[in-house]
Amino acid sequence: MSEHLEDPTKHLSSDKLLFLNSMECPFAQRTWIALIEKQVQYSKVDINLRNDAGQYAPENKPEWFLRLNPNGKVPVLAYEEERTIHQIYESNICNEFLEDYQPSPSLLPPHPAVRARARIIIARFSENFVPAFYRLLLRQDTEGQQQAAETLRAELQWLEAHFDSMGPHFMGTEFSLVDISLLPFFLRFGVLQHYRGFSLPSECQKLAAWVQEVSKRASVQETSVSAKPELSYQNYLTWVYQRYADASAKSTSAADFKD
Ligand SMILES: N[C@@H](CCC(=O)N[C@@H](CS)C(=O)NCC(=O)O)C(=O)O
Repeated sequence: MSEHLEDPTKHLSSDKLLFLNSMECPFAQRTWIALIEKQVQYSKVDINLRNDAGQYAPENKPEWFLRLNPNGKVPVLAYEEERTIHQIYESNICNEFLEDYQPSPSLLPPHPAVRARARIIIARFSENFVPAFYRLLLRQDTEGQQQAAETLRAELQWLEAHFDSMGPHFMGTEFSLVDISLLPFFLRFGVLQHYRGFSLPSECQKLAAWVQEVSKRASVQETSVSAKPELSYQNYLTWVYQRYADASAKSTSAADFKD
């Protein structure tokens, strides 16, 4: 049975976005940070993807959630305009949508070729780094873990080499969608360290300084919160990812990255 969340789609409007979030989700955190940085009006509804024991609980997904995103994944943005309901999902697409919906303050560089470069970095990270991040946790065999760790190291070296020479942000002086797309996974490095002994390679000094710097931003602090009051944020993440690390995760996200 789904959780008793009042159906928020009954109150959709044109001047306030509905944002479907899950506190544990790095993809949803991307969109949450972008909403705050954009200073867009939004109302947030948290979908709890697990029960109290920490097991995957797809029965918690209300029917109106599945109507908004048939893939059953957060994040989702929705609003109503001239009696049409607009529904947007996939974190990077949500964030691109926000850039179009409210261009200022911009979260992409002004030059078209530099914008394209920002998108190349986001696409590469999402295609290579993110699956390897999950695989390192999900794989139970040493060989699979070593392969995933090698991919992560190679991708981290590529990111280090493509980081702006001056910083402090990935594309230079301005905080951008690149920072937003990458950061939630860097905030979860403690989990890789805890379960697999993997940490940021020492040669990735620009990335290390960047994580320190951007973690202080108000939007990042506001979105880095434990959904279990008795656990610190890092301990909460360790609790969440235990199901990945012992291969008991049943979520569609775990299935997406298993091999
Ligand atoms: N590619 C998607 C991935 C989103 C995703 O996997 N979200 C997870 C939570 S972290 C989810 O909603 N899972 C629902 C489920 O496993 O049933 C995006 O970028 O938005």
